[in-house]
Amino acid sequence: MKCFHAPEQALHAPTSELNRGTMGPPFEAVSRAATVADALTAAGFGPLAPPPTFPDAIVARVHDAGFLEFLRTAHDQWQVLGRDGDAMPMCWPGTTMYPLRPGANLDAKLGHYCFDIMTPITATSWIAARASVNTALAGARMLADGGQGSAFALCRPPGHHAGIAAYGGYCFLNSAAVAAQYLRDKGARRVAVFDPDYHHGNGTQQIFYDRDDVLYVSIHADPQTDFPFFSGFADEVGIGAGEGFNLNLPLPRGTGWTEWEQALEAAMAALTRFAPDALVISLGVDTLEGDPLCHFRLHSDDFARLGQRVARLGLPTLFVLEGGYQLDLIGRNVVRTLQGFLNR
Ligand code: Q9C
Ligand code: ZN
Repeated sequence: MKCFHAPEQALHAPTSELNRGTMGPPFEAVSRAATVADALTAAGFGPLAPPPTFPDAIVARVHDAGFLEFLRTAHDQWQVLGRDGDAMPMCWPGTTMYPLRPGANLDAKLGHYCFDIMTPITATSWIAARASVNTALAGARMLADGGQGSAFALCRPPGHHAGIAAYGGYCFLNSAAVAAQYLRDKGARRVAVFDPDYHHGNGTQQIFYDRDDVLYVSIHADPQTDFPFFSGFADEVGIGAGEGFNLNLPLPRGTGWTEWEQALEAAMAALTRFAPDALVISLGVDTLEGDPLCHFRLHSDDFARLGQRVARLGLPTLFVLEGGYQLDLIGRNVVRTLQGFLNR
């Protein structure tokens, strides 16, 4: 399986993250990518190929133009204002207090586009986020060209929380969604996105919510207790033409393989019914027991079972890395997933 990664992705390296009221080292650490790359290489999946630079217009197929311009220039504006450190919002519109209006200056726009406090913009975050999208697109192009049936995109920063004009949850640009749209534009009539990350991919859901040509299926922690809290409920089924093309399978904290597998079977049934031409998997491995941010109880062997099960769909498949925060184990679980998929 061809694997892709861009060295520029390391340029998103915030110094700290506010977690439970305390500043500490970021969970979405730069070294996440290196540990996955090392494990892939050790398992014979290397060398990882650097992607070409795809045009910004491809990213604009799913993201708002003003939002992209903001992300590209936010840290420059931050510095022009004489500020140190990373660009962060300090005031949000909320959704219940005021009518929504676009902001006029940087602080207003930070609050407008960003939905949390864990996603700082550094001077080079844009370069890293764009490179992460290139990595996913290189894999998508390989599927579209029909050369190979599967690819792995070592994306980071992750993407599935980024919406049409919103960023957060460590995500700036939605690499999986851009890749899915690219596959559509290259001739796939239907594309499915399957998202087994511990968190609901609120961004991916939003991007395709009113469409019947891209199915979104997600297994995740119940948003009543877990990030992103306001999206990912089972009654969110899509709207308009998209009604019936969004499937959320929330599970309680503490869920282990037996119950997780039942949700997996429901997800696979929906994917089979949809009969897509291509599949994008938002592969988060933060479902592992002991993950510092998450509360499911999957074990390493379960990732091989996940890989095996999605392989049975028999579809051209692009894996895109999302979450996973046990630094010493992310690589192993990514490798297990791909080995399961390839039945090795
Ligand atoms: N201060 C992904 O897995 N929330 N994003 C924990 C940290 C983490 C996770 C609080 C939620 C974001 C791609
Ligand atoms: Zn996650």
